[in-house]
Amino acid sequence: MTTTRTQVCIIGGGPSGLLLSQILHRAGIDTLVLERQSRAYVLGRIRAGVLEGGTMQMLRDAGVGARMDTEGFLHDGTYVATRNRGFRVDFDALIGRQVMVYGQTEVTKDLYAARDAMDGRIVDEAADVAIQDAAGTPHVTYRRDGTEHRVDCDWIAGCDGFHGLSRQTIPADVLRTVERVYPFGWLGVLSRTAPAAPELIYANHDRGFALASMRNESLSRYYIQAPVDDPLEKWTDDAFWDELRRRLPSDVADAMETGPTIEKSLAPLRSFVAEPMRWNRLFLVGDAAHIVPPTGAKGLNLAVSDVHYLSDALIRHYGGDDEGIDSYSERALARVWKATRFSWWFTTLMHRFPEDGAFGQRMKQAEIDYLESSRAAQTVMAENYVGLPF
Ligand code: FAS
Ligand code: PHB
Repeated sequence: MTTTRTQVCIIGGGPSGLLLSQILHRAGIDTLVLERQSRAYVLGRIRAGVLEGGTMQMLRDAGVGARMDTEGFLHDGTYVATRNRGFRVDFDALIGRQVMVYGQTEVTKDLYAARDAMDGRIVDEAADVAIQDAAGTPHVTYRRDGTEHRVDCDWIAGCDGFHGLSRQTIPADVLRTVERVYPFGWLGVLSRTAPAAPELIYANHDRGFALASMRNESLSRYYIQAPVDDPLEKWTDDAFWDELRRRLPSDVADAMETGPTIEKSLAPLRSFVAEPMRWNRLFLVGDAAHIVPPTGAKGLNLAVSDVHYLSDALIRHYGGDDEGIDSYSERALARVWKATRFSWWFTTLMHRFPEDGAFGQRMKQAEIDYLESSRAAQTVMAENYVGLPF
C-alpha cells in the first residue's frame, strides 16, 4: 500500500471536481482528484450545452474561460413555441443578462488542460475508491495497476455524480432525499448540421416536448420527449427527424437541415435533492447531491454553484475562518432548491404528462400564451434561466 497526503481529496474528475481542484490549487490549497474512468471516457460524454452568467465568470476567474469566450456563443434570449408558432424571451432586453452556448465536453477539456498545465494531481482509472473515517481521521483508499493506495486528507469533496459513492457514505439516519421521477425521457442527438435557429427553441406540442439547440454553426443538438423505455433501435435517424419536425413550428421544420446523427442517447429525467450536503469531513458537490431535468439547463450550472460555495468555504477555512464550512450545506441548498423549482416548473409546462388530459394541455397552452403576453412573466423566466445570483 502506498500512502500520500493532500489537504482536499476530490472524488470525481467531472466538471465539479476539476473546477474545485483548479480554484483551490490557484489559492495555494493542495488537492488530489480520483477519477474512476479513463480521461478519454470522461471527455467522450456529451452533456450540457448552456452556461449561466455565474458559470462563465467562475470559469474566467479560474483561468479556464479563454476558449469559451473565443469559441462559445453568447445568446441574448431563447424561443418558446406551441401550436405551430413561437415567441422570443429576450433576456438582454428584460434583465441585461445573457447565457453562453458552449458544450460541457469543451468545459471539461479546458479544465483538464488547465489542471495538466499546473501539474494538478489527477489519478485516472482509480478503482474501488472508498471513503474511510470521514467522521474521524478522513482518508480515501483506491486501487490502481494492482496496487492499493491510501490518501490522507483534511477534507473529502464528493464530486462523483449521481451514481457515485459519496452520498452513500452519509448514514441513512442523517441523509434525507426528495425525488420526482418523470414519466418520460429525453432522446437526444448530435448532428453535423446547421442549427435550426440562431437561438434555442423550446417547443410544447400535443405529441410531446422538443428542443432545438446547438454546439456551433455546423453542429446541432436536438432532443424530443420519448418513452424512457423505448429501445434506441426504434429511433432511426429518419424516425427522429420526422418526429422532431412534427413538433417544431412548421416554418422552422420546413427549413431545417437534417443529416446523419453522430450521437444518439435516451436519458431518464428526475428531480432529486439530498440533504445535508456536508457530513463531518465529507462534502457533496454537484450531481452527487442533486439532479434536475435538463429543461432548465441547470445541471452543470448547479454543480458550478456548489463549487462557488465550497471553494470559498475551504479558502476561508485555511485562512482561519470556518463560517463558510459550517454554512456550506445551507447556502448551497438554498440555491439548489430554487433551481430545482425552476427546472420542475419549465419541465411541467413544456412536456406532455399522461395525467394532463385535454384540460391540462389547455392550461399549459394558456400559461404559454400568458408568458408570451406578459413582460413580468418573461422577466421571471429570464432571471431563473440565466441564473439567480450566488
Ligand atoms: P459528473 O457526473 O459530470 O462527474 C462525476 C465524475 O465522477 C464522473 O467523471 C465519474 O466517472 C466519476 N465517478 C463516479 N463514481 C466514482 C467513484 N466511485 N470513484 C471515482 N470517480 C467516480 N445538464 C445540463 O445543464 N444540461 C443538459 O443538457 C444535461 N444533459 C445531461 C445528459 C445526461 C445523459 C446526463 C447524465 C447529465 C446531463 N446533464 C445536463 C447534467 C450534467 O451536465 C451534470 O449536471 C454535470 O455533469 C454535473 O457535474 P458533476 O457533478 O461533476 O458530475
Ligand atoms: C443542450 O444544448 O444540450 C441543452 C441546451 C438547453 C437545455 C438542455 C440541453 O435546456
